[in-house]
Amino acid sequence: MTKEGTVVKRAMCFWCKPRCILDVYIKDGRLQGVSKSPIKGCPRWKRAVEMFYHPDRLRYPLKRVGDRGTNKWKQITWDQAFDEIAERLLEIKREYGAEAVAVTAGTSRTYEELRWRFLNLFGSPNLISQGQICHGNSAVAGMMMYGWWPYWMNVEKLENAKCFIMDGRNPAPSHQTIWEALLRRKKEGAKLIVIDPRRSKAATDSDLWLQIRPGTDGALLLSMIQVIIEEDLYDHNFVNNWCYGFDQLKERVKEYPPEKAADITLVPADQIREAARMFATLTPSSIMEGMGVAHQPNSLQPLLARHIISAIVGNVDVKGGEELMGPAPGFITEADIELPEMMPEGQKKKMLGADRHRLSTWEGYEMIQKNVERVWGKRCDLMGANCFASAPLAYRAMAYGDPYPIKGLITVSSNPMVTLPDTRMVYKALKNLDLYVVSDYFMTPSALLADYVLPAASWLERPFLFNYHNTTPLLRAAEQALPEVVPGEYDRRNDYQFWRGLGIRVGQEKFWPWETVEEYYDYRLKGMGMTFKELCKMEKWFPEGEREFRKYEKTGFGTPTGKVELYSTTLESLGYDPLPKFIEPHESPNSAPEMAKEYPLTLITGARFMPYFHSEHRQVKTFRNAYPHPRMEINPETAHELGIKEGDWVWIETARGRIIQRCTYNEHIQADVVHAQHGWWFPEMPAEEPWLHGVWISNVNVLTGSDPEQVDEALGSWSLRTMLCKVYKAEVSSIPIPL
Ligand SMILES: Nc1nc2c(c(=O)[nH]1)N[C@H]1C(S)=C(S)[C@@H](COP(=O)(O)OP(=O)(O)OC[C@H]3O[C@@H](n4cnc5c(=O)[nH]c(N)nc54)[C@H](O)[C@@H]3O)O[C@H]1N2
Ligand SMILES: Nc1nc2c(c(=O)[nH]1)N[C@H]1C(S)=C(S)[C@@H](COP(=O)(O)OP(=O)(O)OC[C@H]3O[C@@H](n4cnc5c(=O)[nH]c(N)nc54)[C@H](O)[C@@H]3O)O[C@H]1N2
Ligand code: SF4
Ligand SMILES: [Mo]
Repeated sequence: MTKEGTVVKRAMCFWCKPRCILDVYIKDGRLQGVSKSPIKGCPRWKRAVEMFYHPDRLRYPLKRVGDRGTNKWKQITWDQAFDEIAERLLEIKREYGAEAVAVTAGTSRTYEELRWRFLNLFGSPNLISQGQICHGNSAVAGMMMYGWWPYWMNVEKLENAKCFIMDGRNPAPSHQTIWEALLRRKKEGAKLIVIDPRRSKAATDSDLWLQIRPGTDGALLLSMIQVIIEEDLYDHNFVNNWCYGFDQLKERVKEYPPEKAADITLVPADQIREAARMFATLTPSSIMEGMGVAHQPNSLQPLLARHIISAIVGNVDVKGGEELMGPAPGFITEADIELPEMMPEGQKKKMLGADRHRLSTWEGYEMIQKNVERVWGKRCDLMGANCFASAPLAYRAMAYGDPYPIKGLITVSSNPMVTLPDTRMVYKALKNLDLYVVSDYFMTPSALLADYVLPAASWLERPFLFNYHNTTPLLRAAEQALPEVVPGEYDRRNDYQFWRGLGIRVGQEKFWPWETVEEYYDYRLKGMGMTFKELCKMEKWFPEGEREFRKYEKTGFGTPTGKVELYSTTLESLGYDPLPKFIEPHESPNSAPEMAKEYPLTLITGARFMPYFHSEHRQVKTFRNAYPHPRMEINPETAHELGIKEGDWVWIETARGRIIQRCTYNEHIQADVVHAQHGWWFPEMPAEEPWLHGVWISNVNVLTGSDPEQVDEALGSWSLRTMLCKVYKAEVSSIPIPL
């Protein structure tokens, strides 16, 4: 930008996942716009001014003055907010123990490492993380089996692979950097296999689409492994020298010949064979699993199988395969900052779910990371992504005080009333708290139930350093473009200041010596011999240059056996089956035939779509004009039988509740499967209860469940993608929403 008086700064965008660094144009202290996104089709960068100056953005700290949920607030100062919140947190700690304070986290958008730092120092083991239903599940499986997580956002691996499987992943709307790389590689001759019950964009452009019955990926992948072994297509050298438990695996997969898997998955046996042959022979090949897998009721099983299939064809730590990148030498990583060593032993055991979900709680975390550290010298990934309290149990502890009460909750950068399953349960829990604190950009349905709502500085108002969550040595950083405080207009704080402010007041002062984010990052970079300012100047990911592969030949793998564990000794030690198996989803026509009489269709939820990101951006007029209503997808033949036409409003009902969305035909979805979007609330609707900005009307998590008996036994994750439902036409006139 050359216009006179315009200052150009560079900031890291967090309106979705790619972490683009954009030029920010500022004149007379006001945002004029940002540079074009490097991501083709990004709908947001052009709307930067509208989004940044949105009249609904939170401006000052607010304290509740009316009853919870009545939307009555008083403006207070940050100091008052910190003092009062800290006092109440300490009161709860004195009366009920530190574990009675919990923190919720969303999809990573902020200084994620600080939550665990605060909690580890405070002494509460109860971090409730979206990691449990997001990529955290994959990270746990990957680190356990390979001794480091081969982070999927590293697009470079796509540049060399000859065959890709997108399993329950549709990167066209969800991960555009991956999608662009895939399209480029396809032009160069690489093959794309997609596993999805819906014909997604990726499926449309694929060479082979396996239209799977929801929730059955475990059976499909195990059968592909069976074919690869039976047809002798595996990498003997790697398997013999670097894999543990191949013989046991071979026995296990005999239970999944393609004909049997075809009965379970509805994918024809010849397609299963074809996919297995392509993946095993067009190497290096690459499999990326997405939320279609992570959101299954028994997600660990397909995740184990997905890592096995890649290992036996020889993809681990090769160029174009599952590169194990290790940490940045000298860098103080997120895991170092999180300070797990500060948690008292007795408190670790109190983590809700520690006795049931031993893999994703302290015991599993320490077992996995001990081996990771042995080889790499550092832990891998954020602790928040692979060590967490069980959300279904934590929300029950808030609602019913069982097995002990949770009385205080802090939510930074998440909207649990919309994005966590079982909205009724979440609601009951939030209403029952003694103290609920939310830091956000907007007054969300969750924030409306809080005692204190604090306005967060956005990506334009904060400096940031990103390193793929401590799974790679690659670093990238950008400066703060705009001030968080403009007197008379707003007084925001970045989330670093939030945690530091609170931490200091609850007695953690010596652990928060860095006054600013820049100082904090300087401290973390010091061992690398560079400053945050210097890192901000780098145009590309740092460090650049050739990387080394097959590092395990020198060090072994960071697992108990030093090998890739096809048979997981970690799972065995924790008392779980060490090999993957297929488990029928608990709510399917096969497992719940009685229920299926009333609810004959299978519901999947949450496939990503533009221009929205989860529950965000519904306030942005330009987006809402283009995409005003929630949409569900149904096969036109099924719709016809039900008397539903395209565009009709329909009720979608499960055993837990009903919501409305508008009907979209999709000829390429199985006749008994429907898909409903997630993330919907209506900021334009009244804020006070019972409305809560229309959170009960189209929010798909009113339909999902959180029964602790029906979650993944080792990981504690719950099902968002396979449940029974029925669909029927809604009488539009009775629905109080702007149609
Ligand atoms: N049924 C169903 N439910 C799902 C899913 C699904 O597919 N189906 N997907 C799940 C998945 S994978 C995920 S990751 C979760 C996402 O769950 P969430 O992370 O809860 O989702 P968001 O709607 O993005 O909520 C983030 C909130 O944080 C605010 N925010 C954004 N950036 C910042 C920041 O820097 N600081 C602060 N303080 N606030 C910020 C936003 O305004 C927004 O209100 O949803 C899950 N829920
Ligand atoms: N625009 C936009 N982009 C986003 C987000 C957003 O909210 N909006 N959220 C971000 C986040 S936090 C995440 S985690 C990622 C997720 O991004 P992805 O991992 O790509 O996940 P989804 O788009 O949720 O789902 C992928 C596919 O899974 C399919 N699916 C459903 N059930 C099953 C099943 O049982 N088996 C199989 N094999 N497939 C199934 C769906 O039909 C869908 O096409 O997206 C990120 N990017
Ligand atoms: S909204 Fe997403 S794609 Fe667009 S610039 Fe920001 S991070 Fe990049
Ligand atoms: Mo996610």
